[in-house]
Amino acid sequence: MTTTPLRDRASWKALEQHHAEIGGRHLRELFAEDPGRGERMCAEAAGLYLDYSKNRATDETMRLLVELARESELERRRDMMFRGERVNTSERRSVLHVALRMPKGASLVVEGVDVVAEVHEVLDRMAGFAQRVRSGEWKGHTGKPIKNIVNIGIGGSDLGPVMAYEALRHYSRRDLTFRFVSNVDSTDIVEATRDLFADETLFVVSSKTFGTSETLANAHSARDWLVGQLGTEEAVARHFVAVSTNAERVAEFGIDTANMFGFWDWVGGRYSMDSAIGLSTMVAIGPEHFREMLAGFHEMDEHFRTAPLGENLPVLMGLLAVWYVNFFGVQSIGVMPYEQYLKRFPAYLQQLTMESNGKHVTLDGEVVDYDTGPVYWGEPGTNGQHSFYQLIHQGTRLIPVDLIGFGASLNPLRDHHDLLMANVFAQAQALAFGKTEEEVRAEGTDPGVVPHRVMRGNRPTNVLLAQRLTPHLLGALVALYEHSVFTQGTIWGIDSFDQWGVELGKVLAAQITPELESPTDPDLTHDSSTNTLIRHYRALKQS
Ligand code: G6Q
Repeated sequence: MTTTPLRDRASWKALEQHHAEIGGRHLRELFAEDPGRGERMCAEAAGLYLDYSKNRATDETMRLLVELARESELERRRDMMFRGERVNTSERRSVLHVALRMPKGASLVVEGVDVVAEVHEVLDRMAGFAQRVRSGEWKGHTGKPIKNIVNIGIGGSDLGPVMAYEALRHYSRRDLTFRFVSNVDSTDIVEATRDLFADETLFVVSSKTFGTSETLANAHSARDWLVGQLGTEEAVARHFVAVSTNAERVAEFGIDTANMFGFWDWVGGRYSMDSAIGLSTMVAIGPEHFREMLAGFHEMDEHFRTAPLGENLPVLMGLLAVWYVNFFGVQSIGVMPYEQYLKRFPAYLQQLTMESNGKHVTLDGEVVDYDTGPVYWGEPGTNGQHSFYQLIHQGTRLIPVDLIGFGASLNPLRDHHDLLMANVFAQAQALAFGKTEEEVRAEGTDPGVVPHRVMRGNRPTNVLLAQRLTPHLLGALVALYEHSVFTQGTIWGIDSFDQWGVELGKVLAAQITPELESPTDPDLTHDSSTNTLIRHYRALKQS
């Protein structure tokens, strides 16, 4: 890794200087001085067109940012990841989600094992199983075909599957019902199963470790529900399959490991939707569409691996995020898909971006002296325009926004799609250029109201356009953000692939659970707030 601390790098210092010069400039001026930037500041890959011209950046900014990427050894670290080196240093693991989508016949040997061959072995088994469920050949305990598939998992074992199912619903089997249970709140599983018949329901228990308490609690309750309806433990075998790396625990739970689909420790939870964790996705859309999705991921991987940095979509988006976070003090980035099927995409991205880059020490364990991962959030357009966009337009914070739109709807109706897309372009335009005081006055506005109607503009956007939402495109879109996250994490010198921050809460919850369950008053030794809250809860519980 690079030895020069981030803020001492020559390109960083040049960017500081450059920011002092152009940071205050308005997009109105940048466009007036350089009318060609809308045609020039764009890039395209794997079916995605990126317009980044409405960013508070010039060609010189982009040149310096690319220089920062070079000086931060982005290319070397990217190549290390693709070779299977252990770039997840704090967990001493390789990071090889890119191997999950390498084509059949390709080979990547890591520590003596051809991981691509292993990936395709699992994909073929998944395809065989998905076909059996889809064709009705896989029968439940009473001989009925499966009609309902319930994925039980949390975090990376839930957000990818649910997002992909919603995103690709158009391609899914409409005679099958898909549900996703993640929360340990019993309402989640109760509501997910209340209208289902157990003899036609299949549970896919998805857990890399098979040790996650929420998932195990839900899996046990699902088993109780099933056995309660079907009257025998023997029914479990035909109604439960597992996706995991831990065969021993799967067997302990009572799932036949012949019905287990594996993956590897080099697949991080939030990077696993295209591994066996995507089993529910494959049952929903079929193996062919699943393979198309993998091909989309792979096309973006190849673009990231080979395209020059200045034309590389994930690199450009990652660098622009760094530019705003570290030089403009930006705290959050919005991602607004103008596509109803992508309604869970922002939630998925929250985990991908924030669990990856929410770190405050470098790979060497030094506390950083600069900001790292921003908050990512969003909602589908146009809904957000009628709620929180006000703050983006006229609030006091700078929030760069990614707007995602498509050339065609999968459900065309009257002129809905043009109405939808007009809003994408209008929002980007309004955010960038706003409305000046003179313009507001010229409309004959009451002088007292003028300041309220002024839109200062200069709010940056990226606009991503694609032809239509296909499995291939979804794969490319997810890979785009994955590699943008990697680009940011590399500049910041952090480990984007561990998640130690989620551990402490889990440990404390395990300590507190017996104190809540104890029939007699427990001896509480926490801080006074936690002790009082526990006592209060115990009283509420009994009242
Ligand atoms: C993701 C995280 C985390 C993980 C869940 C579920 O990168 O590691 O969200 O996916 O905690 O873990 P299991 O799959 O092991 O149940």
